[in-house]
Amino acid sequence: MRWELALTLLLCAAGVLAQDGTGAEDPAGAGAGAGAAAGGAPRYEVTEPSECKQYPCLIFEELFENLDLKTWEHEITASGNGNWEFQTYTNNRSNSFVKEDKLYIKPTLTDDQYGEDFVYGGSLDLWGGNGNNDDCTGNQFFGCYREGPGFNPQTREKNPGEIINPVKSARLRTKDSFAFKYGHIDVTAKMPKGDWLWPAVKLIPKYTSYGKWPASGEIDIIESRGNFNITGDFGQALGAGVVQSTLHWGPYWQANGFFRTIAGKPLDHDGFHKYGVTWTKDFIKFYIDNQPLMEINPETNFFEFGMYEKFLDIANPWSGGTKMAPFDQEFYLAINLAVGGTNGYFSDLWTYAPTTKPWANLAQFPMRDFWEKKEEWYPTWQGDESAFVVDSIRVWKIEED
Ligand SMILES: *[C@@H]1O[C@H](CO)[C@@H](O)[C@H](O)[C@H]1NC(C)=O
Ligand SMILES: CC(=O)N[C@H]1CO[C@H](CO)[C@@H](O)[C@@H]1O
Repeated sequence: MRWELALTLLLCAAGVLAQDGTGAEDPAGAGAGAGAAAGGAPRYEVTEPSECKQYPCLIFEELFENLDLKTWEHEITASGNGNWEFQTYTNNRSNSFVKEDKLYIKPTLTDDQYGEDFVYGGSLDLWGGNGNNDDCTGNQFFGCYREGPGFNPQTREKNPGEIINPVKSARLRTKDSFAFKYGHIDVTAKMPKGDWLWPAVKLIPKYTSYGKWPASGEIDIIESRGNFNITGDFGQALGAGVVQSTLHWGPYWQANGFFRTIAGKPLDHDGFHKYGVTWTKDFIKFYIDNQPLMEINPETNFFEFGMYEKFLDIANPWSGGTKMAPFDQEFYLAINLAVGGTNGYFSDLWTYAPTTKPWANLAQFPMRDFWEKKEEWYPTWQGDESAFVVDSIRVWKIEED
């Protein structure tokens, strides 16, 4: 089985090979509870982390036989995740659904639901109703209520101003159902195709123990761009098929040290791949299809690793933590498909083909510029090919705390 190799690798890496030297022959734990799930995928017994006695010990398994909303909470917000991204996250089965044992997150147009020119003339109210699982989850950056600029009553021309987020999509998280500290995670997924699509699987700090982003860290297991042809400023290919993993960390957002902890790899456009992270008290190591992608070991601590002492007159936010701080706390899972944004993830300086980038990141109304070039990008979103598809997620504890 494919995952056996990865487990053997991570066991070696973590130095937890079985005492008798035979290695991990049955990583699921002496066959306990092993059996075939409905879809034929192997399913193993999932153990509460505190009950783990043998390692590796499976503590989370999601095979997406159904969309289990006890595990996965939908974020509901137009906030754009701090990047002025162009999507609204909703709980709608057109945007997030399970098909043939896989999770699909698929972008659709806002006007398809609310009517033509809604993004100019409407208002989007996501506040929701009294805690009935439909409440807005993020009000920052006007995330719960947005209004279009409207029309001139005489001429019926569109008023100047930013429009309502023109795309609907989804972000699912396990904030209240599952979080863990240290272990190995495998995610099997297929990247979406289509211009300006930005899929991600992330680990987010549950308690924000060291302060606001990125002081409490963020582990981006997967990120990619859906455009076929992007050429970076050093001539590097950055379009669909290139998948990146990143750690975000730093005393405040302008001093994010992510550029020291980012790596990517070109893959084929069409296939499912397995993305792994081994996270221990000493290092974090990323894998793609069992091949090591990047290993991060801060040696002393992340404050020294980031050389903050040298350049900034600022207290170390992680001084109360361990060597791995901020990555020494519980993190939960988030899966999303974003679109566009103005933070530079789609840089103005790169070359995009065959069409150019429809908005400038510092433009006055970037979402509107994007929307008004719809005929350039929308045809590149081809049905379910534009969906981010996640096949499975498994998490193991690999050693005793
Ligand atoms: C879900 O999204 C679809 C496609 O945009 C829309 O037609 C439908 O009305 C939405 N359903 C709900 C309950 O909002
Ligand atoms: C204009 C351009 O560079 N188009 C290329 C984009 O990528 C596709 C798929 O790799 C190529 O077939 C096009 O020629």
